[in-house]
Amino acid sequence: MKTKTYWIFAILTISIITLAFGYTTFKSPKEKLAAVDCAETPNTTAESDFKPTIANKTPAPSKAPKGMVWIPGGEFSMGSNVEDESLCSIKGVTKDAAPIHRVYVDGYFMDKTEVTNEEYAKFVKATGYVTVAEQKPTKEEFPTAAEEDLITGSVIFTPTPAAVNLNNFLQWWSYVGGADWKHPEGPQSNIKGKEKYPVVHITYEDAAAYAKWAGKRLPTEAEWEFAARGGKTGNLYAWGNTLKPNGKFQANIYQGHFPIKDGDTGEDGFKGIAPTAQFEPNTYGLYDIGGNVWEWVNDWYSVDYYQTLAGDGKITKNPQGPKAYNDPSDPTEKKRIHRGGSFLCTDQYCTRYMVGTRGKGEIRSAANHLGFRCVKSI
Ligand SMILES: [Ca+2]
Ligand SMILES: [Ca+2]
Repeated sequence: MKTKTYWIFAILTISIITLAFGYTTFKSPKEKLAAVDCAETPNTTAESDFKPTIANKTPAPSKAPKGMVWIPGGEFSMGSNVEDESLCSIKGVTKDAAPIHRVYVDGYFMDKTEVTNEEYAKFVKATGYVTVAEQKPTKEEFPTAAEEDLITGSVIFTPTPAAVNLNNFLQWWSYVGGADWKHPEGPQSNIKGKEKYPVVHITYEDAAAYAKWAGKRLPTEAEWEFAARGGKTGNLYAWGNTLKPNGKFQANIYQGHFPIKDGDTGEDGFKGIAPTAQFEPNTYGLYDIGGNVWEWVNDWYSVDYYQTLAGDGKITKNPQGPKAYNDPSDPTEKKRIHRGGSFLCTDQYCTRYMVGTRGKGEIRSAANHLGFRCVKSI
């Protein structure tokens, strides 16, 4: 695939794709499904290292700002002991979420939902902010690019006409000129009637700029996970330990044959992205913590950060992430953490809607499954 935009596409998408589908050794979907052993529950390490969550008893210091809820903070066990990426025993990809380690976070307010188009539009109207996807890429940033390839745009999931070999993500992601938060499916699309949908095609700096304007900030990874766990201990999902309690999906994820056209069956009620707050919230009142769109958090990504924290055996208080990014699989890309998975994650493939697992993305990259929510310190 050496199209005109191949270069920019590859540069901008590689980190997004590795977070969403972080393995490259699959054969065809059919072979994959035949070769793996799918289960109702994932394999976990024999002994759980989760210790009880001790949420602070501190009541909210004031009325929660509009659209936010109080998260009391406290001490909890962070990370995942899921050994494989999915319910189909894909090996090893969630290892950066191990080991489980003890963390304490102070209380804070958190947005109930992913930031919506309506909310982002208010910010843009007030400030004139221009997102990265709307800025023409520069020669400085992409020195080897031809001038005609330097076009505004972003990355969009593009289903394949038929089943494909899953070892090449370029087949189902496209860099689309003119795609941005106001044109989430490309230049012909718009967000009319999608006011309550999460804003997408948001890079880290786009999210941070909004947060600053709103008098908020992006959560740390520890704050995000403490809130996501809702005061519970060691659950697999934000809603419990079963993917579909009573046969009912609890989040907007992907069912069906990935990544083919019309493959998304929408068994959970939604094919593709959904408006925010269509599923039950977790016990802290947070919607779409699992699925719908990935959410930026503030921490740099470092593959061994959890090992470092666990290594000193102490309770880490208000961790802010590693001092520098470190992804040996992609060492030149500056990546921060994404959390929660998206409408493209499936129980057979990318299961990062499991609450302790992690994603990562290059800080100036975006896609149509990537958004954010904010927190506010007291
Ligand atoms: Ca869905
Ligand atoms: Ca989400």
